[in-house]
Amino acid sequence: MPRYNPATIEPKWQQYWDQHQTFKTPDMPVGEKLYVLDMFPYPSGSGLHVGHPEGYTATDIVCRFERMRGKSVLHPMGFDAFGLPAEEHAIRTNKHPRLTTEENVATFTKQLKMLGFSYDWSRVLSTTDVEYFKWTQWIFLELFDTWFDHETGKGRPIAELPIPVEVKAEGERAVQQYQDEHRLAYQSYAPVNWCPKLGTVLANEEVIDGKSEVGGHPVIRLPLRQWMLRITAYADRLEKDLDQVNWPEGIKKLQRDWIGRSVGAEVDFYIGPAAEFSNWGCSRSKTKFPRKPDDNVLRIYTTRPDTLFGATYMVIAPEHPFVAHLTTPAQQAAVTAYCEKAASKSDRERQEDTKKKTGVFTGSTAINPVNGQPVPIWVADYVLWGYGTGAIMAVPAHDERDFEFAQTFDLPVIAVVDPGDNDEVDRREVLAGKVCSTIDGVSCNSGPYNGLMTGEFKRRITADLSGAGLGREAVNYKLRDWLFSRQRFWGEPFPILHEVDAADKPTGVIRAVSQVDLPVDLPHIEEFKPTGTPEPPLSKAPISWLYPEINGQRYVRETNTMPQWAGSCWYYLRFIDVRNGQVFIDREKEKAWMPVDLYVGGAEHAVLHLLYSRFWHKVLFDRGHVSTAEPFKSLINQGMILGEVEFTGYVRAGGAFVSAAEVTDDDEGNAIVKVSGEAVTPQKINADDVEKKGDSFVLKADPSIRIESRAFKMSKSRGNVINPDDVVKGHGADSLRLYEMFMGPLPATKPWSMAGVSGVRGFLDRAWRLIVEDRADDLVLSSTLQDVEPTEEQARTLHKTIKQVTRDIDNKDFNTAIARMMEFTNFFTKQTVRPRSVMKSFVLILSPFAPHIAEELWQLLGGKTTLAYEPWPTFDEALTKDAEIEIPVQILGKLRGKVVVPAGSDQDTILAAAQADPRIAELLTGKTIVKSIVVPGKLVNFVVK
Ligand code: ANZ
Repeated sequence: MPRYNPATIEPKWQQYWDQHQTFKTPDMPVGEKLYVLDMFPYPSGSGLHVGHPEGYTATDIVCRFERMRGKSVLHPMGFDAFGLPAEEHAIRTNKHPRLTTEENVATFTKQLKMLGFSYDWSRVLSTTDVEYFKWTQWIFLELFDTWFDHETGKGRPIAELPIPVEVKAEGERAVQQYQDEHRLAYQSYAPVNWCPKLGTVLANEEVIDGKSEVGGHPVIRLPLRQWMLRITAYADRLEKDLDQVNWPEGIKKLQRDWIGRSVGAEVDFYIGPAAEFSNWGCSRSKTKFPRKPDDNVLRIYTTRPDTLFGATYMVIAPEHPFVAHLTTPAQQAAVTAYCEKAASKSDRERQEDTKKKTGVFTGSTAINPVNGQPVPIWVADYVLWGYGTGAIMAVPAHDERDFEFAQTFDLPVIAVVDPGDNDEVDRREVLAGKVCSTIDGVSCNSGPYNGLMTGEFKRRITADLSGAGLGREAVNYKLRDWLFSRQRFWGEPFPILHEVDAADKPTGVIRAVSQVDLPVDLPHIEEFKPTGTPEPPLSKAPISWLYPEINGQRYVRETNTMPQWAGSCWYYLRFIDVRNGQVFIDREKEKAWMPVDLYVGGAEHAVLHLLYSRFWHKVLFDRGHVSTAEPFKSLINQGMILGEVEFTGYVRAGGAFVSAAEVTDDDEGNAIVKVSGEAVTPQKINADDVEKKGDSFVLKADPSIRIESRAFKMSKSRGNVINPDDVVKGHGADSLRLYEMFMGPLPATKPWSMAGVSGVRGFLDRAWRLIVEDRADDLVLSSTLQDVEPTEEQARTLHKTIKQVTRDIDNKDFNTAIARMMEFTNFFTKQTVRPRSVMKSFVLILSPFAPHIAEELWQLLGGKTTLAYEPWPTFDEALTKDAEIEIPVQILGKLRGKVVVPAGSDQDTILAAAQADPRIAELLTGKTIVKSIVVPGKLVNFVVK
């Protein structure tokens, strides 16, 4: 019994914390605040996996540590519970998604509590709680009520949108429509990726080779009415404000690339007979750019206006509205067929570099504004309608895609940038139009602009075009507006009503549900199945829900639902004021707790979730609801945990092993012996039959045979999934927590190892035995424990450990902190007298990592209540340095003596001490010192002749 037994200790302390509400956070911080947030989980049916506790343990250590340092810590947990799997489950089992979700939430809660995380459970929320999504709907209405003022760069109430006089003159309906077109939440009829089998639209990222990423079902392109959020209006701020946050550079770069800011120029090409062009050009010089492009102008976007003289053809996207009138009768059939085919492809497929370029000539030409040359206009799907102006000038000499296209269709290539002599491309080949060069250089074949450097040319020509009314500088973003509606049941209903006429047909007029009528709850429906058509399941809701009447006017509710991203956009705000029924968050509380000081979660959310929530936050900021421009001050992405390392050996036909070093893959990926080409078969090897030799693994039975080792992503199909419940059952939650942190640096990808778990369990057993009598029948303190002052060596060990663990937690180097505590334990295991005060300090620094065992030991050492708010042990700097150390002295690599020097001595001091040592001095007499090597703290070596 007195042996360390997590199975009894852990539930005992979990119950204690629960009963005493140990981690309940006050409404307002008392003293310095710290808000530490985990990315809340999706409560899936399969329960927690070992990836969850990785980040959660890391944040829990920080929270427990900072509470002991006196900070007021907010550390909440909740559930991102809307989404497809619960609904799919409902379809299969006919069980309401709410029931499934509640069951899963209960399982997750139990599992999280079993791991001893110090969450304030009184703040728990689920995005599916009606009282939560009421406010998600309210925020949507704020977006609906906001337009983006490009002058001030801010979102403002729609009532403040200036209405042009001509619109006003058309009446109220026109004004309303004008407003609707400017809202941050608006409807669009864009072509979307529609998956009939899943019954929903999919984002571009969710479509691979024309099939849904989930399930591999066919996806078609359909124009559908969708809700969109105008995130593009915030592109600039979303990019710039990344400078304000303390995030890993890698994630900032991912976000910047996703936003994809590009600076270039828009240029107008005249479409029509060349003879009319000179007139057009002259008359335009007085026209201010931008004028509304009319049918005579094809406007393009380019990042390389310096290559205008090399434009040998133009391309418009298949969706470009000019396709019809640019296509000549002779080309009609070919163009129509081409455009129809392009319509079925997603943007991603169209841009794939590996695909051969396709296209078709329209039969028309445009006039290049810089030299009056006619340029043929093609339709090709590598140009996207949604980017820039949907039309380009093609410069095959300096753009890879254009070059490929020109090769395919035998179009001229004119070099206009001389790359000079360089390592990347052959200059002569470039100038001869034989290869494409994208590097900067000096302009040529460019008339009056010859001889300019690329950057200077860009500036000059942009200014000249602008002066002539033919172009202007333009900025574009890769970021697209956010497609915000799904044709599914299990999501937040939109708080939007569509006015209908007497025949229940929508009139096109929409209105927001008034705030007093929020939440719009999900209606009861019998059938969750997607309809197979783009009609959402909610269109089959009871009439009473579907058709509300306000002041005698009949409406139909919006039947799309919000995507799963919605709920996770703002949950960090609600945690601060989780039960407020009046507002989504109290202003004072928001000011007191925001921003989130540390946010930890998976790298899979590095782009979309973080971008979406930053966007919502900025809108709330502009509308005066929150006080900070950015929500998450610092961020860490935990690394992925892979399955146990697997070993593979290679066997010849006769059954003999071949060393992995001699094996390679043939063209088809089959294993063969490098020298002979003989086929060999990979065979899984048991970990017990393998041992480590240097950096590689070999067969125990024959160490000359090298074995391959590899860790794979955990997956059901590989059978390498580790269930945290099993680990807790076998070794306890404290061991699981410790192991997850001991595996390696938090952001690193790491393979699981059960042997590693046993290893940290061994450490906890030893830590226990430092304090508890091992073989007694009762829990009694070890007889080595005494109320004495520590010896100097003991004090130094303690103070060094405190210093290092403190610093390591501050730096989030949890693995090294654990290693320090292991060293401490090893040292004190050998001590026959252990001062009680030292053991108490040790228990305190162990507690953030392994809180259950620490609480138990604390109690045994006389603690009356939880140690959660005990002051963090301090250290004496002087004691953290070794007073004196012994340094071995070598002559020609042979140990000849030892000198004692003050710890931390520099090279010169150590060298002087070594030379002054009588024995060494004697051995050096008569010799010439060729070189003296000093490794401070470690050794001195004299190379002599
Ligand atoms: C002429 C040119 C010459 C271009 C050259 C590049 C190199 P970013 O913004 O960096 O991605 N482009 C413009 N609109 C496009 C669209 N809708 N679909 C596909 N391609 C489009 O790149 C902008 C460049 O991508 C533009 O500059 C244009 O090609 C092409 F030596 O214009 B460039």
